[in-house]
Amino acid sequence: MDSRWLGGIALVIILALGGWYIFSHPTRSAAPAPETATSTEAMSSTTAPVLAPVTVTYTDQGFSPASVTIAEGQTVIWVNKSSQPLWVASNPHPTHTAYDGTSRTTHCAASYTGLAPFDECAEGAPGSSWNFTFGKAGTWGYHDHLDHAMTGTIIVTAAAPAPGTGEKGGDTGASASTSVNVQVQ
Ligand SMILES: [Cu+2]
Repeated sequence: MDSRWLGGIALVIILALGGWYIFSHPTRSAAPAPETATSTEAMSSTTAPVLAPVTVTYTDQGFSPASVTIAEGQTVIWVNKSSQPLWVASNPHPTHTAYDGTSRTTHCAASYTGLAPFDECAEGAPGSSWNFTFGKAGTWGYHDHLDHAMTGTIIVTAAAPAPGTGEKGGDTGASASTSVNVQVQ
């Protein structure tokens, strides 16, 4: 009687452990597949913009370095270490239209709802800083609007195509957004 009970209990335990292993094993191997795909795509879409900001220092002698080369999506931080206020602005003075085609009177207005302009639109006191993220490739001259003889240049290089896509550069964005749409659906 006792040995039958023990045998029955042992059988139940073995079956339970076996069932646990059979059920847990395929679940573990199946689950990571979509997770891996998701994290790979998330990484490829977030890796590009995460570039360290570049700092340009403004002193009474001007901008240093006067010319900076960055990638699309990278941010420049201007630090005012001069004795005067600084107003960083896109060339040409005084309209500041070169970067996005809008003038200072338009894009500095409180009612302006467009993309952030390459224009500080205010005087930054000594010790303050201002930053701008460049979303457009090109060579962008700028100046201190309060002392427009002080100039600098930001050279923005086009973002490299995402690695591993194996498609033409023009198709990269389309295929990336397509896969995002597929995931959302
Ligand atoms: Cu100006």
